[in-house]
Amino acid sequence: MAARFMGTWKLIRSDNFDDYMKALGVPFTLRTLGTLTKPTTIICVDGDTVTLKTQSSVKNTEIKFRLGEEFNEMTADGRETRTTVTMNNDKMVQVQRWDDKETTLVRELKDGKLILTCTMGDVFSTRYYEKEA
Ligand code: DKA
Repeated sequence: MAARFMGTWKLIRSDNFDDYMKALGVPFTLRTLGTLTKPTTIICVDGDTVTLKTQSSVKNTEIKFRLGEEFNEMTADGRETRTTVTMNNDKMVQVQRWDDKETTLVRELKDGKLILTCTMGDVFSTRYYEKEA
């Protein structure tokens, strides 16, 4: 299931991302850069092991994890989270927990695009990625 997400994905549209970053507590300067940058996400899947790289002018990040197993993540905005990624109804669901807070990043495939919905409390942002390779 997760193998369907494999590929190189380029951000083509982003809705409400500044509000989502505000809800996370990201400072103004980094939010400005975060709004402007169009990251590339590279997803590789080998059985239950997933590598997810995000490359942008703000920061490059890489996480490698087994589906369903909690791991430590350092996010682009510097949060140190305990993260779990699971597959749920063809969606890749990433839950990040830190300081008694929680955010969810759901990736799904629709019409050949990868749609990322980032939720923090009642604030959400939808980001659309197109396949490059
Ligand atoms: C993405 O991969 C967005 C992931 C959320 C990052 C939150 C903080 C970013 C601060 C620059 O498209």
